[in-house]
Amino acid sequence: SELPPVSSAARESALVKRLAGRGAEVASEPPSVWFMRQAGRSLPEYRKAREGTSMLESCLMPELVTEITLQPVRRHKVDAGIFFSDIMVPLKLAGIDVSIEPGTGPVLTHPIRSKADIDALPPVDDVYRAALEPIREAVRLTTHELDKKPLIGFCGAPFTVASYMVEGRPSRDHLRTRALMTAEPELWARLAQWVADISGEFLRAQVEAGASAVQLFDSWAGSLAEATYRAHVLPFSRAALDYVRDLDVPRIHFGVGTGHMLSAIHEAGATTVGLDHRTPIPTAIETLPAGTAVQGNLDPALLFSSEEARFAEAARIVREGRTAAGHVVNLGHGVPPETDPQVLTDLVAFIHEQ
Ligand code: 1CP
Repeated sequence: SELPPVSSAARESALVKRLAGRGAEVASEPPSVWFMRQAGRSLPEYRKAREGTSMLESCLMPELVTEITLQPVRRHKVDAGIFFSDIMVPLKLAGIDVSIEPGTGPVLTHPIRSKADIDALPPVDDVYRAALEPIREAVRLTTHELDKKPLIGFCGAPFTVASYMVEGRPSRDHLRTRALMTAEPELWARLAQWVADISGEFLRAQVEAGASAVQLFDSWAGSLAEATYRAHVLPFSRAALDYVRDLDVPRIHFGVGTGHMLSAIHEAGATTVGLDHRTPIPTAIETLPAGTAVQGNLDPALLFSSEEARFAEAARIVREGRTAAGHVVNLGHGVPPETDPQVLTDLVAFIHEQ
């Protein structure tokens, strides 16, 4: 369906300028904040909207995606929406038998275990690009509703997505995946490039339909040594981000526990490096090239601590972020489902007063 083009106000918002490393232009405006997993089980209105519909099914229903994406924006007054979807949606659209099991996470009926499994991966072609239409439609509807606030699009990075494909379900240490990289580097490269292609196309579809920034989630990259990351992962994460490089939107790159390889995370093609709570903001600023923006990094545990402790940390993070080329406040990882939503609403108001 036809909707007016995305508002230029969204693409020129303080949050987007900060992600692009142009924080100086908006230094007098209140800090910008959004939360990873701001939509989801912490919100009663989310649980109600999702009742009776499976996770991956919901992601292909544009009106529902729009509603769920907007819920935390309305409630908490965060400065951006994060597109309601999942890193496994591209697999589903490519025809892979995947589901998201309540209480577990992504589960594949046929995990990747052999060369034959990799040979059998479906092509990334016009049929796949046509299957992305519900995503484009959901982004058009959502950006229209968000009006002047930006929508952040995202996809999973090849290592994190491939780890679910190889392990078949969530895994603590990703042993099979890390073994495949070094035992069969050519097979690994084919799998990682395939994920880069389906995820990159998914990312591009979101930006073309109106998203104003993107985040590449390599949640589990922190389990890798920097040398392994550089040899077997970075080129494919770069390939995924290359799908939107010409579209001139900020590119956030995030992984949990990646403080030991921040430069490599940046070199994969990010304008903005997402930090978990263990990496001090001043250390990141010192390590990364001038002009790089940072995002983060309040410890999610503080959502369950005293308000005094939470606000003190938030104030410190805002203060430290002011010395970066651009800084957007976020948590160090996603909002836990047990979070009291009022805690997030109050936290956003406090951050906006800084
Ligand atoms: O039961 C439910 O309601 C489903 C829970 C849920 C939700 C709300 C899943 C299953 N995915 C999502 C949405 C989702 N997933 C978003 C939406 C936007 C937002 O942030 O508000 C995003 C960005 C993701 C991305 C995602 N999915 C990541 C990367 C981010 C991260 O948290 O590290 C990962 C690793 C996944 C896999 C996944 N999907 C769902 C779960 C529970 C998991 C993690 C499983 C595991 O622990 O390995």
